[in-house]
Amino acid sequence: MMTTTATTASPAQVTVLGLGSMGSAIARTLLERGYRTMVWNRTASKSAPLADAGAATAATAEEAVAASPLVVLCLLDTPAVEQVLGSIETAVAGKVLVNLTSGSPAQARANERWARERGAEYLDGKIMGDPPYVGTPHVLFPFSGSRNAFAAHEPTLRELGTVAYHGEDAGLAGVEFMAQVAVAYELLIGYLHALRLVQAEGVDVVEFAERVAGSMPAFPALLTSMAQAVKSGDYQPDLGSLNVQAALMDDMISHRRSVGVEAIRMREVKELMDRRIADGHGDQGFSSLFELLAEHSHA
Ligand code: FVH
Repeated sequence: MMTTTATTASPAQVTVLGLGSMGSAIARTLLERGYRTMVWNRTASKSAPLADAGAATAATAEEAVAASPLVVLCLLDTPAVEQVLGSIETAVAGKVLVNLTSGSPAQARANERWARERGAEYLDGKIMGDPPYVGTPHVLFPFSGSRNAFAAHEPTLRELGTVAYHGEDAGLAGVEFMAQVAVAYELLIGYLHALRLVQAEGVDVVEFAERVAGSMPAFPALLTSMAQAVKSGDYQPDLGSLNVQAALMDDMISHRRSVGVEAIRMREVKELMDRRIADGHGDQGFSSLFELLAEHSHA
């Protein structure tokens, strides 16, 4: 009888803990890319579609962790992570834990300590994108934490989207995530206010959106020049001097009032401009408001 020796390496094994919308998309992508995928979810029934697609399922998180060198957590929030970590304590030595759950930089640093004390390596990752786009370049994953773990598992992590490594301080991915998400929320709430204003004036909101999109190419250069002004403290009159902008702000506030759109954010900007002008900086630009944004600067 002839015996054959397998010459191809068996596919890498990955465990995914948490099969909500995002965890399921991650596990499915890994399966589709040929990884042997072990899954666990607190509510076991959510594993069924992945089991049908070829995933192995574990009855407990501990069993799932024991199966793979690389363990991805994608849970609702920090309390969920703490609960699951507590249940896998005895199985994590020698593993790489990649936590993709949203949370603060401080929490990521605490998780990193927790893992290190138990002989595991920890990578914190954040997800910027939606489940249907996992596996495409349109989802961004900032990572931070163990450099060795990132280097060893980067090809696997790249299956999920566009990845970037921010450094060994495990909190840095969270810093990036919190800041990028904040930019998006601040911009989008401003945009919704603008849509309300435009609609109140009888202008088509979709046509307006297309014109706004057309003005977006101007933003990258503006963002960079504002950051340079903040870094150097040299506040040129970007967007005009504050003296001129404050007058415009009055018009914007009264326009909003006249069409019944609330103006709380505009009033906040105006108040910052007034304070900066009162401090003798009316010749500086919009970027100089940065000086007033530390909590202690609110006298
Ligand atoms: N669009 C998105 O989905 C985004 C975009 C950007 C970032 N996120 C973050 O991804 C994390 C997971 O989000 P998700 O969309 O998968 O959330 P859910 O579908 O609600 O699934 C939550 C999973 O967490 C499990 N879970 C909750 N609490 C516990 C617990 N105490 N112990 C164990 N597991 C827990 C839950 O299990 P179950 O309810 O099915 O039993 C789900 O598996 C999140 O951080 C987003 O901010 C998503």
